[in-house]
Amino acid sequence: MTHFVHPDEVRSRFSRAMSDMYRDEVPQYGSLMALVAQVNGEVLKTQPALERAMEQADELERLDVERHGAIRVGTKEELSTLRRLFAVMGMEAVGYYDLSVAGVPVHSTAFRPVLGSSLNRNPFRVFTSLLRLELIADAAVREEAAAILARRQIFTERALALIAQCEAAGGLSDAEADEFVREALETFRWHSDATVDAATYDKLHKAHRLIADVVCFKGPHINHLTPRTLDIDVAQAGMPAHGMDAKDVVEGPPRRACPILLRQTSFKALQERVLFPGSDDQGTHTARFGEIEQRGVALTRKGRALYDSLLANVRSMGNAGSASANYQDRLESSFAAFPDSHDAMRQQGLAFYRYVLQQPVGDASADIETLIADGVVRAEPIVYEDFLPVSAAGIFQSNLGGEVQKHYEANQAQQAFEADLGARVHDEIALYQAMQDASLQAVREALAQADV
Ligand code: OOG
Ligand code: NI
Repeated sequence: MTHFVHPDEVRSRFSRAMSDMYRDEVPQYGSLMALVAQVNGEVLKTQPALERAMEQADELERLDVERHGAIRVGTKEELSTLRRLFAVMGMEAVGYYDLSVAGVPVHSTAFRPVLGSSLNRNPFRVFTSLLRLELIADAAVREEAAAILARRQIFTERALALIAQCEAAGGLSDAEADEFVREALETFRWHSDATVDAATYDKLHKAHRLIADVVCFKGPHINHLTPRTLDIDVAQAGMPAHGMDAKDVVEGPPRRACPILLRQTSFKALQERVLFPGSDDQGTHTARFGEIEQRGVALTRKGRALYDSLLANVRSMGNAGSASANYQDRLESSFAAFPDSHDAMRQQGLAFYRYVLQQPVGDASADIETLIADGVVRAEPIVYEDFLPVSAAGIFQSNLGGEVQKHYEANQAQQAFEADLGARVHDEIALYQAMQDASLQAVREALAQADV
């Protein structure tokens, strides 16, 4: 009887290996991790209540290993094989993001664990975008890009064999898991050798920089890896001293007493040397950058609708660049309409909470707010584990240089995306709702038990 390694453990090993590889490739990522560790240490020291809350929610352990990455692929075969590769590590596709409205010809999902216990073990996520060649106007460019993509294989033979074996056997042994991590990592490595000549690169680059990034290389190099900070404003302010050229605006909601959703900022993409085959031609390519994020409570559909409308007051998807001078002030005044206490957000049904029994006796039939007021139950904010399309567009844009933006018609195509993926994507809000419901159910059952 072989013992399989738990998918959570495979994911932890992979996430660590990915982080080590990226630190070697992009030394500034190492500086960013050091900065974030320093800021997080300070925050926990000066805010003991936050430290206690994170400890109670079993969230402290994951903080040091928590990160997300992003990749972009070119074909449905690549996307569906990635789905199988991530499944080996217990990661499933959650959410659908249409970025075409922001001038980026891709649509995306995030591969991540979905169970609370797995998230607390290691919440590693990979934001994964599929190029939409159908949005490119020039038919010749479209065909050439498709032909180049059809010739490449982004997975090693051994990685494919281990994925198939894991599917057939139901898991991987310890040695196989290590081998899988090594082989899978190859797909995400940076290659400075382009697979096309300089003229082809230039042509695709002119059609859209993102097309060149996706099409002209051996594989979908990881383009950033993002640690989670407990205070993004302090971390952002510390970036220049650590040699990083930070983007000027933090994406997402403004600073608040009770953080919601996700705030993100990045440093600009590096200019990297590219070699073209069969010639001495050299070029440069900018794709890889650094990012930090601060996560807050997940919002209900009602909370999300309020968030979207307050953000839309300040800026529209069409100019996701958000470069205007008084942006932070306008953001803050717009969000004054979003309650900033956990009691208010919970009572108004704006955010999701995990209900935890504080003491074993209480009235099983009392409503939840009474139980909380009586100290029988405590409500812990459920962390937002996903992404935000407007923010993602801002991150993409800040790394596409100051060029004129292309505009595409709003063009949601979730069904086509799911057909290419070979699976439905989870509705992220339904996942948070299920977590909240399950915790409420457990509280009621425990109280009913104590009653008899
Ligand atoms: C992905 C950008 C989106 C985020 O954190 O919102 C993203 C990309 O540039 O490929 O990573
Ligand atoms: Ni990111």
